[in-house]
Amino acid sequence: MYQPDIENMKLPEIRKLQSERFVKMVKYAYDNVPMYKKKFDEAGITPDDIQGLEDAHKVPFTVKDDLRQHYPYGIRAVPLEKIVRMHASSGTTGKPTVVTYTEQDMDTWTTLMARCYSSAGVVKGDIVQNCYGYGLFTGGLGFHYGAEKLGATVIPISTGNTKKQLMMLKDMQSTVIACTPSYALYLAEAAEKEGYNAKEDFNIKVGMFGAEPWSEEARKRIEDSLGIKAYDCFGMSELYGPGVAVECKEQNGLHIWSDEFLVETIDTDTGEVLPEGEKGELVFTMLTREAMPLLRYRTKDLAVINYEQCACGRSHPRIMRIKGRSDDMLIIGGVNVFPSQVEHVLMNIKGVGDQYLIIIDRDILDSMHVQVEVTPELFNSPDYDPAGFAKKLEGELQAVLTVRARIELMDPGTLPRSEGKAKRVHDKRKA
Ligand code: DLL
Repeated sequence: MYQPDIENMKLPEIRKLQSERFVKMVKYAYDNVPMYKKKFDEAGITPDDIQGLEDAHKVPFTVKDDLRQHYPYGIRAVPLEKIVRMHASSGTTGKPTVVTYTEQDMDTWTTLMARCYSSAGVVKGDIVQNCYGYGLFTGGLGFHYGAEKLGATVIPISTGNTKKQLMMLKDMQSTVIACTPSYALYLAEAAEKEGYNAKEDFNIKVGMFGAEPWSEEARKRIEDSLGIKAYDCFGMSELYGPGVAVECKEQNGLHIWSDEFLVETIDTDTGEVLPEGEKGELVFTMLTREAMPLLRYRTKDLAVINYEQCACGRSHPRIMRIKGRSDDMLIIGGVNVFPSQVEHVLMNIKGVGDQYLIIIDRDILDSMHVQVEVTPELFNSPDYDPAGFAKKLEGELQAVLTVRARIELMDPGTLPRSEGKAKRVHDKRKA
């Protein structure tokens, strides 16, 4: 599903296409979604004020709460009979947010997913073991239909049942695995425990990992333990699902499929559009979405966008890895801490296992405490000095975070493992 005519468009051509589509989409949303008419009226503008990308900043933002307020059938530009699919994201509080798709939307999404696979080197003939959850979550069906469209063979195993996953990896000789990066780490660990030699018994070449933040260090661990190439895939249910952006063979940033998505980076506090290359909140407009147009949707995901030409030949701008979400940020005694920083520090240290849990407590002052598993090698080594090792981790964390974190070393295999998105933070202040 490599589409060179689209994937190799140069930036000025991409911008031209985006500009045309953006103007059309603004009018479509205004004419067909009462919420947008209202937002435009309140902002004192009409679609005629939007003549190209240079006017994008005038268009009001859309936020997650707009979706919640339109429960159950969402922000919709078409009658219900045109909807062929719905998904929903599990809201942590109250009702889920529902997203809908027309036949054309399904076709766009599936094509984007096929493009993602192909960008990671997956071809017809590959066997894709799809361990993303099937159901309301977009991961399972997104990766499923994309693989079929490419002509690959899909094993729709969904999440969980790790022993069976391992058996299938061996017996079916799956060449591609699709799951969250935290589950990939767990699978590698479980394989060893169950007596498999991942590199010899399995035939996996490529991993399609996403749905949660992960670090370069986690990538190294996954690639080394499974003997594969691990590619980062980004998306969210509001933007079809997975398939918004993916890495290419360079593994140096995720190309945003810019024929379908316009991305901007804004200052989370002021909403100001930031100059190219500055880290900020990603704001997306879907350029051809039929059922559920979203204009300037604030994602809360924080990243830097790189607009330079990539060595792979593509000019579609790249997300230089999602650093976390603005609502993931922990404020500990006034200092901002992202869980991804903790992972980055810990996973660089030999002897630290793949699992950790950040616990925030409020005593008199906020305190941060990190449970960290040690590797079986360190745990069984005669030189293992838990007090000294904990002190070393505390020192390295403090040097980067500037706040003190108490380390509690855990025996291998004692922290909970995740089958989907990992839960790495337990903030008792929110209890
Ligand atoms: O997680 C869609 C998806 C499925 C993407 C499978 C990739 C693979 P949601 O459940 O709506 O959709 O969650 C979206 O997950 O706003 C990010 O905060 C986070 N996220 C998704 N992909 C990545 C990634 C799916 N590669 C939210 N790196 C997004 C970091 C990611 N965070």
